[in-house]
Order: sequence, then C-alpha cells, then structure tokens
Amino acid sequence: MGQSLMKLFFDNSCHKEVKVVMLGLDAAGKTTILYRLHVGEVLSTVPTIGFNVEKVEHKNVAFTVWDVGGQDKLRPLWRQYLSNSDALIYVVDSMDRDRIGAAREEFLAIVKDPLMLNSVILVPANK
Ligand SMILES: Nc1nc2c(ncn2[C@@H]2O[C@H](COP(=O)(O)OP(=O)(O)O)[C@@H](O)[C@H]2O)c(=O)[nH]1
Ligand SMILES: [Mg+2]
Repeated sequence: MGQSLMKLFFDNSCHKEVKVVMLGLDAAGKTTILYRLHVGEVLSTVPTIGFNVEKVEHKNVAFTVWDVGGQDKLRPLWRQYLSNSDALIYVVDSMDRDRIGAAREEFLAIVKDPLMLNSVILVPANK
C-alpha cells in the first residue's frame, strides 16, 4: 500500500515538500500506516491522544505526515490540521460495520471544508 500512496502523490503534486494529514475514526489503523511508511514495519500502537508527525522521504520529496487522534472528542480538532495540507488520507476500518456510518459522516464534514479545496484525497479501506 505504501507504494500506491507514493504513486498517488507523485502523480498529483509537483512540490518538493508535501504535507499529508491522516484522519479517520479511532482504531482505523492510521498510526499503524504512519509507522509502516516511516520505518517500513508494523509497530504496536496505543490510541493517539493529540497527534503523531513523521517525515517520510521518497525520491527527493519530503512528505510530512500528520496522524491525528480519531476519538470522538478529538474530531472537532481535525480541521485545525488541514491548513496548507496537500493530501488527506482518510483511513476507514472496513471491518467496523457498526461505525461505517459515523466514518462516512465525519468524512463528508471534513471534505466540505474550504481548507480541503486543493487537497488530494485517498480513502484506504483498511484491515
Ligand atoms: N488486522 C489488522 N489490524 C490492524 C490493521 N491496521 C491496524 N490494525 C490494528 O488496529 C488497532 C488500531 O490501530 P491504530 O494504528 O492504533 O489505529 P488509529 O487509532 O487509527 O491510529 C491496533 O491494534 C492495530 O494493530 C490492519 O490492516 N489489519
Ligand atoms: Mg493512532
């Protein structure tokens, strides 16, 4: 999946520095994906309070990836991370059928935001 993410960004961006924001409900797999991209392995994770941020270098492009906590009380803070972002990775846990509606609502709210106007959007169905 890492390779396909990189390909998407290369096809859509001519920046040398790319800001990527990763959102999605808690436990969707955002932090797992971040560290899979950053260190190339799956690490064990704990629920993210606040955010994790890592730089991922690939072919002279520096991706700064912001992984933002997804618990319901943290979701109102998501839009604060959107300014100057080039891409949104909205991670969905495709096995979490009970919350697929909530994941959809949060996604629709975030993509309506004017700060998203110039952003590439990727929605991986995880797990
Ligand atoms: N089976 C499976 N488990 C996953 C996958 N991605 C993440 N997880 C597990 O789901 C839980 C939540 O993952 P985490 O990355 O912390 O989710 P986050 O809250 O979105 O950051 C952890 O126990 C992960 O090991 C996946 O692709 N498949
Ligand atoms: Mg997390």
